[in-house]
Amino acid sequence: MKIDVLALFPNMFEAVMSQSMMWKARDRGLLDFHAHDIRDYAVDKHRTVDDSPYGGGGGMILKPDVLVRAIEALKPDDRSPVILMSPQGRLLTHSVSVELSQHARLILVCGRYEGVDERVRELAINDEISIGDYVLTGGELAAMVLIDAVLRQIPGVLGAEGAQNRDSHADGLGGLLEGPHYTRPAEFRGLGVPAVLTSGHHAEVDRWRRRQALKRTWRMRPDLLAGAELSDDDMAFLAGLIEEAGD
Ligand code: 4FD
Repeated sequence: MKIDVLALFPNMFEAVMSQSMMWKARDRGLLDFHAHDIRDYAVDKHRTVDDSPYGGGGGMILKPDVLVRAIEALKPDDRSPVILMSPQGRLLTHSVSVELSQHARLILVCGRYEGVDERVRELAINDEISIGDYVLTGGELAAMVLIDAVLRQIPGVLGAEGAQNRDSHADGLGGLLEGPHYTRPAEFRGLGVPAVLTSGHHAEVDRWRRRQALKRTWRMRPDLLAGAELSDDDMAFLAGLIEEAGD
């Protein structure tokens, strides 16, 4: 996958893009990543990228000429997503990250200030994504979150681990959250490890994990249960939890 990012602070990507998963993806030829400086496409002697909004009010707006020139310089074909990272976008979910991972190329546009001139959306953007309902100072951090979520869906990026299908929000648990995990030592600051995990009974371990996942999802994110794949056993266990809580 080829990913081009347009940003006012392209250096922000350096630390994240040299982290293990990204480095492996690039090393294995699965990722071709470039961060470009929007300011390189400014034309005046001060290299101005922003201006005050028509109609007044506070803040600054990214100039449409600079941003559209920057996007066009990347020569997007009409099949690949040109995504604006913004709090007004559709929410990034597991299924959006799977969808984006199918493309050969992504262009991510990171705004700053109060936003971008609306004509940039009309002329040069074909998708808009938010990483959550909160405002950031710039789109760069949002773009890095998206890149991480998308890359780990590409076969070969995670390598032998192949853990992506058991994660919370992936299909391995049918849309449930992961339950608790433990590693050595067997006792830590007076806290032990559930006996079933050291019992060697694999079927019992699987059943316990499934029930912990159901319990945690019900407690922390009951909204996810509506979209989860639940067996009759799962439904009976949840009914028991709800009954318990009722008393
Ligand atoms: N929730 C997000 C993305 C960007 C951002 C910006 C328009 C503001 C939050 C375009 C308005 C970019 C998010 C920069 N804040 N701030 O994904």
